[in-house]
Amino acid sequence: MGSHIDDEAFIPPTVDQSVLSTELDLDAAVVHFAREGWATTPPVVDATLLERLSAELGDLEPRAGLRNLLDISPAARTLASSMAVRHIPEAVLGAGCFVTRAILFDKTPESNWKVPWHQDLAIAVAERRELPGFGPWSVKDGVVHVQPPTAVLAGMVTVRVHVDDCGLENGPVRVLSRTHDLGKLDPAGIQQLRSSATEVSCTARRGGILAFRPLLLHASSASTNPGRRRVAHFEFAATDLPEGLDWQLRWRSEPHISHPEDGPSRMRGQQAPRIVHTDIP
Ligand SMILES: O=C(O)CCC(=O)C(=O)O
Repeated sequence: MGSHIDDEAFIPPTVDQSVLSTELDLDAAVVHFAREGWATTPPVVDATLLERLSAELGDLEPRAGLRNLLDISPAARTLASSMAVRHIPEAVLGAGCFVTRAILFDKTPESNWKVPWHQDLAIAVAERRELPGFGPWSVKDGVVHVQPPTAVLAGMVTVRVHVDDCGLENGPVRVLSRTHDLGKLDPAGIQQLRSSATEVSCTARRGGILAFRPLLLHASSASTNPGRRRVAHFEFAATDLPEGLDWQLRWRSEPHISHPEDGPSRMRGQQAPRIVHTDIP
């Protein structure tokens, strides 16, 4: 007498291959990001969500940068809370990371631009407060911005979701690997790195992600393609600013997505209440 296994009755567990390959792609991106200061992925964003986002953005006039993307687009809010967008920042900054700024970049031959080699040095904050190490200050589209100390920028991750395919002729972001660990660079330092490091063009398919450290040297060329190159750009941080200075935005997730480790403080400050429409099912 032995045990009897009924082969007919055995149903193997189902594995959603697309979810599995997305996770593998994102895990590989985390490894690349840790080494190089940037990473791209194949399409990892849910296609239906991208459709919704495209539909919501469809009526907008193409323009270089549309700030406060989360205020105008429910789909952008779902996107900002999605596993695909949060995977790299969570791996790098921890599960408590939040979006501090969300911008739509829409590059077409009509709304075209190029950006010289630079680091992203400014953050958006709730209001001006004079603090040592913070400055200069500026106001962009009514939002107060400031250059914080290097440590704040070193604790941030930018995630860009490509809403359209972005080939070499669409003015992709170009990066210089491993330049994110060198602090704030002056023009001479930037020039020297440009001549010694090899640039990489971060092309992507619709639904693909580019993530980079704000201090990574990057640039982009004007588009020479008649198509649109829309990018939803999210900046993540995970720590408070000092002395009562606050981020302009602390977006983590739709209220219905539970983060049990947060407790009641999740709604603190300007996080969810800044966005009043919650028509996500
Ligand atoms: O969207 C682009 O082409 C450039 C964006 C950029 O340089 C930036 O976000 O700092």
